[in-house]
Amino acid sequence: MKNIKDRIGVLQDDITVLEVDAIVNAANTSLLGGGGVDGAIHEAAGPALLVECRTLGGCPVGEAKITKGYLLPAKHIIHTVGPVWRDGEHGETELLRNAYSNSLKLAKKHGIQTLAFPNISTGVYRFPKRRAAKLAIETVRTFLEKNSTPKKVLFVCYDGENYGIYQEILNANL
Ligand code: AR6
Repeated sequence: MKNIKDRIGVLQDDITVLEVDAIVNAANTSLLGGGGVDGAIHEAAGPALLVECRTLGGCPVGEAKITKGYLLPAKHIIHTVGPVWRDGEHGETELLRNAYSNSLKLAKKHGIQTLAFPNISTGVYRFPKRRAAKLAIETVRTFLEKNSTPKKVLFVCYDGENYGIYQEILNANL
């Protein structure tokens, strides 16, 4: 198996354009759409996505559910819900870790080999970016060390600040 460094990538892009087996959506518990990356994914995937999402019965914070990708180049969408940042004393760290690890488990279960994550919770949910990036990288690395699927995980940053943080941490730690 390739080493972990070769199995983790970072790029600055719009996640909806990626040709991967699955992209992850930073959704809310209703799974019925919203703003940010969630809005962009629903817009690019088309209205059939919402029809499937209505059958899922929502998703608790930290858990994940899968749908087809519809009009996206990605075959599947893994919808997860990150925590809203309050003060760090309300289980935010554990819940964000769960959002990443449950997305990875679901990807493995469905044989997804290439998986792209947005920077979950770091937009309107206000999770501190550096803290979220460290947690995301650590959770993905730990999972990949123990599992051969997915083969490759991409961290897709939209804003330059997150992109800089991810590059810095990955260059320092890997
Ligand atoms: N591709 C990749 N990343 C993106 C894109 C895109 N097209 N658009 C935004 N981002 P947010 P949250 C980045 O607010 O904080 C929604 O309304 C953005 O720069 O989308 O988890 C949901 O329905 C940021 O780094 O998600 C929920 O109600 C990251 O995606 C709520 O927002 C996450 O920002 C979830 O909040």
